[in-house]
This record gives sequence, C-alpha cells and structure tokens, in this order.
Amino acid sequence: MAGVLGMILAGGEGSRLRPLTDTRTKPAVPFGGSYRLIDFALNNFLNADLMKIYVLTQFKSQSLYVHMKKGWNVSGITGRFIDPIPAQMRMGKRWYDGTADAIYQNLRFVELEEPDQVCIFGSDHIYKMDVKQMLDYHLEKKADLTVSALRMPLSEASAFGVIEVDANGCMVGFEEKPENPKSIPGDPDHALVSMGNYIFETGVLSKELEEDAVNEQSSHDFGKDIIPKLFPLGKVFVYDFTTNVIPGEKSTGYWRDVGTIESYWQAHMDLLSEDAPFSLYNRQWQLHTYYPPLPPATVLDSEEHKVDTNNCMISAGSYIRGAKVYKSVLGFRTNVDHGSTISESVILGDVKIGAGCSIRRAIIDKNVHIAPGTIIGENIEEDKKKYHVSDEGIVVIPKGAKVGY
Ligand code: ADQ
Ligand code: ADP
Repeated sequence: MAGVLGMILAGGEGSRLRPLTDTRTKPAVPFGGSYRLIDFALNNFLNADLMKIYVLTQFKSQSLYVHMKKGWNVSGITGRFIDPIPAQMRMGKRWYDGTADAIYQNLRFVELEEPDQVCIFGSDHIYKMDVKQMLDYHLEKKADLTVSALRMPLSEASAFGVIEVDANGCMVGFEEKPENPKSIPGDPDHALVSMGNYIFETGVLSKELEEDAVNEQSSHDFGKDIIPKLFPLGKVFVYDFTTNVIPGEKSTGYWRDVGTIESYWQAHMDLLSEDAPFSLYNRQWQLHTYYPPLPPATVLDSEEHKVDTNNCMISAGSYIRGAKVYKSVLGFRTNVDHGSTISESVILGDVKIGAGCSIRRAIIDKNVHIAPGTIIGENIEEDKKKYHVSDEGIVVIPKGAKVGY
C-alpha cells in the first residue's frame, strides 16, 4: 500500500442526527460504548495497512481532534501518518462546498505525497472493509475510478447514489439521490447503491477536480457532479462490497448508514441481537480506538434491590447498583442507581441515572443527569412535550441535559 494515500471525509454536519450532532461533527458521534463513528473508516484503512491518511474536518471538530490525538496519533515512523486537516480556506474566503471541493482545497497535500492512487472514504458508516481487496479490483480493471456498492431495498435507495452496471462491472448509469431509483434488472425490490467510497487514479482525480473547480454550474460534489461526468467515459468500475472477505468473520456485507436517529439506534440493537451481524470481538480485525484509563465496570446489588442485566454492553468506569439493564449499550462512566430499569437504550457515557427511573427506547447523550423517579419512553405523547422524540418514537436526551431537576 506504499503508493496509496487515504483521504477521509470527516466534515459532515449530520443534520439528520440532531441533537447528537448539535455539539459535534457526525464522525465524532460516539458509537458502541467505546468508539466514535470515524473509528470504523480508520480501522478499514489500518487493517489494510494503509497508513498515510489525511482526515478532512470542517464542522464542530474539536472532540474529533481530541479523539484523533489521543487514539490515532502516529509519530516517528517515516511514511506513516494519520493527520487531521482543518478547513483552511485555501481557495478564498469560503468553507468547503461539496465533498469534491473538500479534496480540491487540499490537492496540494495529495501532490506532496505523489501517490499512485487516492482512496477517498466517508466516515459515517458502520462496516468492515478490507480496502486492499477493493484496490486489487481497481488495479485489475485498470479503472480511473472505482466506487464500492451494495444492494439496498428499493424503498430506501433514494437516500443514496444509485448505480447501473454492466456484466463486466463497468458503471453505465449513476443518479445521485433520485426520487425514483432504478431497480437492479431481475431484482425489482433492490437497487445498487454507492457507499460513498472512491479509489481514484491520482492523475484523473487532479484533472477532474481542477476542471470541476472552474465549472460554475457544479456543486463540487463527488455524487452530484464528478461521478455523473466521469462514468460515460467507460473507466469507472463498481466494486461489489459483498465480495469483500474479512478474516475471522462469519458473514459479509454488513453496512449501516447511521445517518438518522432511528438507524443509529437500530445499529446498536444489531450489536446486541443474537448472532450479531457486526462483531466487535474479531481478533483478526481489531477495532482500534481511544480507550480512557478507567477501571472495569462494576455491577452489584443494592441493599433492597437485586441487580439484573442481560444482553448489554457496559463500558469501563460504569457503576450499576441494584438496577435492571436489558438490551442496551452503556458508554464509559454510566452510573445507574437502585430500582431503575433501562431497556433498549443507548447511553453515550458520563451519565448519571438516579434511583427508581424507567428508561425505554432512548438515546442519552453524554454528561446527562436524570433525576430519581424519571420515566422516559412509556408514554411517547407525553415525552414529545418534554423531549426530542424521533418519528419512530426514540427519545433523545441531548448532551448535558438535567432531566427532572
Ligand atoms: P451523502 O451521505 O449525502 O452521500 P455527504 O453528506 O456528501 O454524503 O457525506 C459524505 C462524507 O463526506 C461523509 O463522511 C461526511 O461526513 C463527509 N462530508 C460531508 N461534507 C463534507 C465537507 N464539506 N468536508 C469534509 N467532509 C464532508 C454520499 C454519496 C452517495 C452515497 C452516500 C453513501 O454522495 O452517492 O450513496 O454517500 O452514504
Ligand atoms: P464529545 O461530546 O464529542 O465527546 P467532549 O465534551 O468530550 O465532546 O469534548 C471533547 C473535547 O473538546 C474536550 O477536550 C473538551 O475540553 C473540548 N471542548 C468541549 N467544548 C469546548 C469548547 N466550547 N471550547 C473548546 N474546547 C471544548
């Protein structure tokens, strides 16, 4: 992978994930108790031994920087780096327009490395991909650009770039977020969608971005502008993600866009489901992250209440005393007091839940205090008067809230 440069797009505003993204950029949103969303993209590069990585940031990036500094700091090894790049207005007094503009404004850093190929990946998804296998496919096809793709139910496809492909894997059609997505021939219930991951030949990338930059009609986005312009030349290929094999993994093809509150909550429930399609335990594909210096979680009875937990992930530093916790993911330093019941919930960490609470189908952001006796998730109509409730009835308590005090 010596001639390959990785660029991670980590500037997403994540407006559909509000209020979790009110205080931080989407790639910094905590996930799975001990991770942040960006960890999954970084691990896909790291596990493929791609270790020249720029991370492009823009919105509310402070906690992303802190996480990168504490957990992903590479130093002292020549030719290996994971460097965050802040938006620097290199091309005039403006932030990045679309994703292509984010790379264009940093082309200088690409050119300095003189890579043969540039892997441009998003950082909003939960999945494992051996990027080396996608690169091998790109080289075998002698592609200018390779886009990774998977099948998606047709009903959900209009949120993505929808691809048409010929028998040889060559892209023959592309529409970014079409209202009426085209189905796969012979499979009327599914469409082939882009995962937002691109491998470019460096010369092609530079040329396309230079041309796009002076095109006043362009929104400077890979999905909206660059791919539709490039594929008709016949050298854009489509990599079938389901062919990507991860050592030690039972199934292939798990990929979740955690762009909404519902999908973020559901991806956590996937972690807890029997025969989980996404495992955090594969020692042949370790998921690196920043892990704070904390004691193990403690779970114990209180004087009057037996503790009971089942099907939970409880992160380090947590303290569960005389409470019941079912089908939930608890982040670092979650403190639950006696007589409380938590179920089907995601707690991001640094949270205190007082005695006698009942919390169901909720997402609780960091630094939240919940007063004793608080009920959440039992009566959604009542909850809507007090809290942020998603269309599907998931209650979200924003960062730093004092609930019931
Ligand atoms: P979207 O998901 O809508 O579609 P977008 O919002 O452009 O993609 O974000 C792509 C990635 O870039 C994300 O990781 C995001 O955090 C990051 N990003 C967004 N704006 C940025 C900016 N200004 N600076 C830096 N990073 C930024 C894309 C494709 C679709 C494809 C889906 C798959 O356009 O074709 O189907 O991804 O989710
Ligand atoms: P997150 O909720 O994303 O985990 P944190 O609350 O942990 O974010 O903050 C991450 C880092 O950002 C911490 O080092 C914190 O000191 C810093 N930070 C938080 N808010 C601010 C702010 N308003 N100005 C500067 N730094 C901040």
